Amino acid sequence: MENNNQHYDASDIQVLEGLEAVRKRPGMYIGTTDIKGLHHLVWEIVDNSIDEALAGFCKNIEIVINKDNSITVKDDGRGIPVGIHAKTGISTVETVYTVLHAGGKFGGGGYKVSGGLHGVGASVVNALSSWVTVTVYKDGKIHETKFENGGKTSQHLTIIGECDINRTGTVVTFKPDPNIFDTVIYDYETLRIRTRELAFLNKGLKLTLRDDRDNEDTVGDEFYYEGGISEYVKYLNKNKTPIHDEIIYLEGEEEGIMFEVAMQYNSSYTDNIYSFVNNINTHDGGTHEEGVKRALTRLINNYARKSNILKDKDESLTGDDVKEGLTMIVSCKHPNPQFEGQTKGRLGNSEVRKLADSVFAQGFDRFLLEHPEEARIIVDKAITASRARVAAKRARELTRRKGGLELTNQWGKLADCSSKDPKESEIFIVEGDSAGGQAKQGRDAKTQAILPLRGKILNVEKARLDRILGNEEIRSMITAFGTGIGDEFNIEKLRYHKIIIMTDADVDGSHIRTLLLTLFYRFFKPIIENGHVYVAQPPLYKITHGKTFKFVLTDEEKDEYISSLPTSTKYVVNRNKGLGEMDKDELCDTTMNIEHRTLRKITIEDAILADQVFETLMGEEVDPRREFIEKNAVYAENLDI
Ligand code: 1YM
Repeated sequence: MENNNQHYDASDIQVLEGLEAVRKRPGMYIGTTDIKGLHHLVWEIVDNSIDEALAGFCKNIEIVINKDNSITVKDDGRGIPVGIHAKTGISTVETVYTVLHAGGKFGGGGYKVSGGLHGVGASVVNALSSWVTVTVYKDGKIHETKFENGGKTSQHLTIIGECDINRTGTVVTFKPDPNIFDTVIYDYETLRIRTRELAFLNKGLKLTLRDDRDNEDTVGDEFYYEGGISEYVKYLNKNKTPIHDEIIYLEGEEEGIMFEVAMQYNSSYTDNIYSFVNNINTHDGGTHEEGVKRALTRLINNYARKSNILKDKDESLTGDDVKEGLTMIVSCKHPNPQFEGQTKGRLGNSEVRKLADSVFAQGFDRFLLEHPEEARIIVDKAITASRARVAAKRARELTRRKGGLELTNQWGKLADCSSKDPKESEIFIVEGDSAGGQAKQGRDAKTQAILPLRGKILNVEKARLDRILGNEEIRSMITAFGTGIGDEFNIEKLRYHKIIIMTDADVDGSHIRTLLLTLFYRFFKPIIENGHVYVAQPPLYKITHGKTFKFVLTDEEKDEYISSLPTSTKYVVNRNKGLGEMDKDELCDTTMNIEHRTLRKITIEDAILADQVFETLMGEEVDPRREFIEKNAVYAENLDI
């Protein structure tokens, strides 16, 4: 290669020092070096293509996982500028890929959006890659530059060929450095979900994703949504029953800040409200979400009063009432967003609250006036929610007075542990009285509490809080956990730091597990978010060999054990279907004993995804549920949510 960089001058050294800093403390730039950080690299590059799309120059973005787990991102924008950069004296492309840009701090402010700080993450990706190739199609020529070993230039920008004068764009291929990352194997599903989300959030932009690892002829996935976030709402509601046809969509712009919202009510009792700033999910909301919610509550109250649906002067609908059954996406594109909070998941810019309120108020007011029938349906839903809220409060006060929600001695189903220290205490929620009885006998009574569940618990997806509080099985759990529920929920009061679901390894068991997870997801979300919920893993097989036997958890362990037996041996393998097939000592040794057991921690990686699964399995629509079960029938016994 004639363009090899043979010697370094002062500015090269500075550049290398910058990239070296990224390699020394990658966490500062991409958060983590686990599988999450690995995927983060893709979005750093894709972001540059998206910025080019937001600037109005790019229509198509292609992402490919190559055979060697390198990633190619290709766009049809203008192509990164190829001229010499005044400050660095090298081409702009190389500058973008080697100079650590100010404001590139992970999670910090300074996120770029059209015309802002372009290319911030490109040098970070370069620093953390074994090699990178950048190809630019521009001015009828094909330009290429290459880097290796964490960003060292191996080929300066070179013209490698000619192309049609009308063809422009950028193609970047990078291979994450295995010395930096715990794993360098990409997960297609992870990339697919975010790619789809980016397509929803950027209407009119086509994104395609392909996996070439097994087979280069794969078709991949193509995401293109003309309707943008309106189609996102439609998608989120697809397994639900909308109560009005039209998806309400409103947008507005002021001083370079773009704001849009799409919404539709469904017949369920929970809300799905997701907000984004510059395509990043703001988990903890912020001013954009607040502005919309404030306006929504005000407008529905006004409408209900004016049209005499709400007559009592003292009665008014709360924010919770008007969001019951609401699916909503709020999206803001901001040149200078301020992210707040511990996880930087909240938008702080106060000017956005006003913009969101006024855009929403104007548009929604008009919608209500022009659609009296739908307006009536929406207001009625909020009023019903309001009455249920009052009824639930009354029911709660009543049960509290009766002692139903306080832990009392007369309430004998729970075999509590003697320790009062939540950190060492765990509660097993056990399917069935017989397994419950065995678990009670064999447990470590100091730290392990047992709560047997008699039958199936109520499907909370189909019930409001007042009915949920009327269900005995659920009440016993609330009482045992100690946290309270709804407005009163307080994680500080959790009495056990491990809540362990222990069910049979059959379809009923997995159904009960799903019901419990739905309950926790809907009403005790923080206990999942804080990592307190686990699923016990009873052994799958019992292998009897002469007078000895062994329990094993997986097929691999089974095979391994069998191959360890003398070849002439006769052995019997039994599939363990229920907890009841083991005696109390076996159950406790294999599944409960801290030394021998395996627990699977339940996490909510992606609330949207989890909700989809719950909805599909639990919602009112039968067809999607059947479809899901048919598709996943083979996995049904080991449903992993
Ligand atoms: C596959 C990755 O990086 N596309 C891309 C990047 C840029 C441009 C176009 C671009 C920006 C501008 C002008 C501008 C970038 N340019 C820069 C910088 N795809 C990918 N497509 N012309 C082209 O912002 O004015 C950084 S990124 F700094 F050189 F302008």
